[in-house]
Amino acid sequence: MTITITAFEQSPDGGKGLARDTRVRWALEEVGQPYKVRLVSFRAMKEPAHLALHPFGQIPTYEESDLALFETGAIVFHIAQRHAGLLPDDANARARAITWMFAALSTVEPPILELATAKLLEGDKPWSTQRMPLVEDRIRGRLRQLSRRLGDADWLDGAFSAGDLMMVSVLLRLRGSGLLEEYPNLSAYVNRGEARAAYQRAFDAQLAINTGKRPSDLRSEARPGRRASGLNGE
Ligand SMILES: N[C@@H](CCC(=O)N[C@@H](CS)C(=O)NCC(=O)O)C(=O)O
Repeated sequence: MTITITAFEQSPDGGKGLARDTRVRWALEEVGQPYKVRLVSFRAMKEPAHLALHPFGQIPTYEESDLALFETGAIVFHIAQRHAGLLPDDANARARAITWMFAALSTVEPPILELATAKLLEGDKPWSTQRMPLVEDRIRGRLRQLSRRLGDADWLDGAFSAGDLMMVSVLLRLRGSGLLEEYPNLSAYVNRGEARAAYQRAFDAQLAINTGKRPSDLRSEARPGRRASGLNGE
C-alpha cells in the first residue's frame, strides 16, 4: 500500500512548516507509515488533474490505493483510525481525542487564520490598525480558555493523541506574533509537540524540499526553537 500526499513545489513560507502537508507528514511519522510526496505548483493546483483530487485546488491531498482524500482533519483522522499510535483504544478516550481534533480545526484555527489574513492581505487597508487589536483579542480569548483547560498537563487528554497533533499544528502559526508567549503553558505545549521525533522528521522533510538541503544537513541547523516568525503565509 503506497501513500502519496501532495505538497507545495515551493512553499510560500520557505519551509517554516506552516504548509498543511506538515501535519499530515507528522501523523504518518507518528504511526510509522512511509509515504511519497508529489509536489505541485500553484498553477497545477488549479488544473483539472489536481481539482479531481481536491475540489478547492489546495494541498495537501492523500492517496492510498483507490482512496483519495483532502482536508487535513479528514486525512489525519483516517491515518489515526487505520494505524495505532494516534488515538487511544478506550472508546470514550478516543471520542475525546477526536473532539480535540475538531476543536483545533473549527474553534481555535479560525481566529488564528483571521490574523494571518489581517496582516498579509489587509495590512495596507486604512482600517487595518483599528481592526488588528480586535482580531488579536479574539485569539487571546481562545488561548485563555485553552490554557485554562490544559493547566499543567503535558497533553490535552492523557497521552499524546491526534487531538494534540492538530492543536499544536494550529498553534504553531502564532509563533512570532507574541500571542502564544502570553500563555506559558501553551508555549511549552507547542514546544513539546515540536520536540517529538516524528514532528522533527516531518519538519525536516518539508524543509528539505523548500531549501534543497538533505535532512542530514538540516539536523544541526533547524531545531524548532530556532525557527522565526509564523503568520507569514504557508
Ligand atoms: N482546510 C484545509 C485548508 C487547506 C489549505 O488552506 N491549504 C493551503 C496550503 S496550507 C493551500 O493550498 N493554499 C493555496 C490556495 O488556497 O490556493 C485543510 O485543512 O486541508
